[in-house]
Amino acid sequence: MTTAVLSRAADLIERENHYGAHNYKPLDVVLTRGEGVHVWDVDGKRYLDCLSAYSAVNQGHCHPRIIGALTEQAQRLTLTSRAFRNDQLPAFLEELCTLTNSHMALPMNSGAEAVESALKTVRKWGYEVKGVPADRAEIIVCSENFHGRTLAIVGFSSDDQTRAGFGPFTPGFRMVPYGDVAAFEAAITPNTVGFLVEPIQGEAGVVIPPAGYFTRVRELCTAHNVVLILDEIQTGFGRTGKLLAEEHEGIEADLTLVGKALAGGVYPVSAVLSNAQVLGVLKPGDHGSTFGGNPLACAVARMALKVLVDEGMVENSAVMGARLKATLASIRHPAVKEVRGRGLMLAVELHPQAGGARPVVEALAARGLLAKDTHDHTIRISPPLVLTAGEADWIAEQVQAALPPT
Ligand code: IF1
Repeated sequence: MTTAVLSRAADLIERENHYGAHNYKPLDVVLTRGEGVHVWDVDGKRYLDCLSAYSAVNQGHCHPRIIGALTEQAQRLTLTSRAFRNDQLPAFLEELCTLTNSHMALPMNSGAEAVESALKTVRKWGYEVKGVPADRAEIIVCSENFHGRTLAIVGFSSDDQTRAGFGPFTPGFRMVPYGDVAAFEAAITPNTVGFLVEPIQGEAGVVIPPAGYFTRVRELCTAHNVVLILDEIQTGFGRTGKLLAEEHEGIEADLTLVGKALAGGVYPVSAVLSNAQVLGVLKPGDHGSTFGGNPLACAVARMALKVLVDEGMVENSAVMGARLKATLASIRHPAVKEVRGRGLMLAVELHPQAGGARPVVEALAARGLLAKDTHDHTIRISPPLVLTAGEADWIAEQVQAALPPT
């Protein structure tokens, strides 16, 4: 019996490796079902998911109300294209803008598409509103950024593997160190149209900028008429213990990019949110997407936002995040260098001599906890926001137990 089920996982892995492009190196866990904070593999083993599909599944796996909205809408109308109107889009836009205090929103699908849409929009705004000479617009980005995988986006990555082999790249970007106000100020020119930045750098290993950084960035953007574009694709919708991470900084972006948890990980939905009418420069025909704003996406996203608010998930993220962070920080172990993060966007960084994060992540998987290593020595912990206190304490116990013996 055991061998039969084990070989099912092995068979699935082999077929994926045979027929699929090898652009990932996943843990060899083959998942088949999810509910709340838990997922199950094909052998019936249960795991607590501490990745949440990179913070897309904030509302928990297969939330019954979101799945209800999906199945109900799927039986009525799925796709119209934007050549015609549909009855879900207006409610989605209104609810999203009201919740996030935005003037207008542009619906897209993936996070990278939201980023690309914002880059196009600020360039056009630069030419039409700011008066930048044709084809001279500059956008400032940060080193160690992660904004997606399209050609324009990987072109301004500081990660060698992300760029290698994919050139030539789109011009018009300047890079400054993250968290460095003076470097940002020095990079601004009369042709600067936008500053694209993450409130907390996720892929870089959950990096929080120095206190006051974003206050100064906001002031400089206003003073120099530069559009502040916050990428909240990973930090948005409660991940950091606030609806949007910008609230920790007491600032408002001009353009906010959201995706992932916008539709609870059930359907790919992203959006560009505008607080300063920058989106107003887009005219019919300037931009679009076959699937962007489709009724199925809108129905799913509406319910994903509703359950996030109705069920107090943002507050729970703050409370459980503080509890889990404190418990993790109380672990006395020579391998642990630092515990950091906000809300349920947490990371445990190991000392370089501890043997790396991957063995710890593998030991955690064996103990029934799925997490992701990043930058060799850091373990990211970002469970769904429906986590209970008992589960938070259990996570910390597993991390402690999985650390390398000394
Ligand atoms: C992969 C990381 C997370 C993002 C921010 C835009 C996007 C992402 C801040 C693009 C996407 C993902 C994609 C995933 C790995 C991943 C990731 F490790 F690379 F950094 F989440 F932490 N802005 N992040 O984090 O959104 O187009 O993917 O919908 O495998 O590439 P997308």
